[in-house]
Amino acid sequence: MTLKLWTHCNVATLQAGTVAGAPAQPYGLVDDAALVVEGATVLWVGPRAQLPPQLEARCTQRFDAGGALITPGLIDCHTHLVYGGDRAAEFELRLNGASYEDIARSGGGITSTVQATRAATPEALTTQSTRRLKQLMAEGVTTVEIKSGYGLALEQERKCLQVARGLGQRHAVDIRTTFLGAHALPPEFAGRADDYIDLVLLMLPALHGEGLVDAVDAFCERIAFSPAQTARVFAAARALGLPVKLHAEQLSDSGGAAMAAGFAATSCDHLEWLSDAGAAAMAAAGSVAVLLPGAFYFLRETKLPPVEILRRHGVPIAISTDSNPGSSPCTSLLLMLNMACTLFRLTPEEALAGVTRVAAQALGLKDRGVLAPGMRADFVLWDVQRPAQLAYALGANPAIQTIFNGEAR
Ligand code: DI6
Ligand code: FE
Repeated sequence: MTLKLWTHCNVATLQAGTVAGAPAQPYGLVDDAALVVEGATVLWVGPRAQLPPQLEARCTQRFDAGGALITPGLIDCHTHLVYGGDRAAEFELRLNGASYEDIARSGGGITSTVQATRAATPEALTTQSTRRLKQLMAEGVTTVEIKSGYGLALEQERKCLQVARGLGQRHAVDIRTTFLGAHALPPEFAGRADDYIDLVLLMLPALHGEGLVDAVDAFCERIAFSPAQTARVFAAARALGLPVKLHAEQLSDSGGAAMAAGFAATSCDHLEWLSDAGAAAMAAAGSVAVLLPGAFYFLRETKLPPVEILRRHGVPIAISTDSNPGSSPCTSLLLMLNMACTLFRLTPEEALAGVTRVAAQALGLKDRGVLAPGMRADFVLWDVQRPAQLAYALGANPAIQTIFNGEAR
């Protein structure tokens, strides 16, 4: 197999310890590095001066990175990318005084996107979602998690998950799908939330049987589902061997994170209202905290996620766009990197780990998120010198080139 060699670059490997024998650095940074790729896999990364000559001799394709910084491909681990319509009108309502919860209770909010999504053909959904996906990809995103949850009926949830899978087949990006049937109560089930959960429990094995589900999520909130209702969905998911994750403690503390930790959740997401006990339960279960600064910003929340508590308990922190029409109409993971630092006070190193190494962990993926031998050859060449520049700039896109599965895309 041909070996490819990149030199004249600094590589932020995101490895935690030493890299090829060189002392540990923040970001797992290697200055004046060499990176060798075999097929779709990293074979070697480390200081250029340490590259074994016999390995270098086998590299038949050589690339001068022109002094670029190289990072792992970015991972957007929490999106609702596939939906119909938009919610600009609701944005206007909010600016005229209505709250997100008021709008949800009066049949707007998620329910209005459900109507638009149900009415859309798969082709129309694909067109609309492709635009958003390409915006993410332009910033070096190589893995995207996409949730269903705007169909809320079997054939509609299937349509959305199929569109999501189709995006992955048509573009050089890895798509992971999450079934979020318990996202909102569809209007036809008004006042009958437990009956709707019964339906979710029928949809889940059907969609899983069609290979459409990589994980299961729910929205546990006073405007959505209770911890007890969510627990029914999670028990069914775990019985099928599927990992679970939760929209938890976004608008209030309902104890969702601790409940999800009881099902060994791979992640709990949002978490503005997370309690100390919730964080302790997440730490014990090994759950990742996925923080979503776009939703915090766009809903003008004032309660910050308890970053200090998460750090104290050693809960790993990931960052994502939460790309969705209602609370975070955002297709820039780099902007989220900045907001994680400015709004949530993460360090740039924590933020970059949050869209690479820890984001992979939030998806239960062990083959990506760091550049090390044996990992996927998904990486980005950036026109910056130091990693902090990626979190520092607002609205810049310094991506020069993205390599996906060992190939330039
Ligand atoms: N929390 C959110 O922020 C999104 N979903 C969720 O459970 C919002 C979805 C929407 O408003 O359309
Ligand atoms: Fe979300």
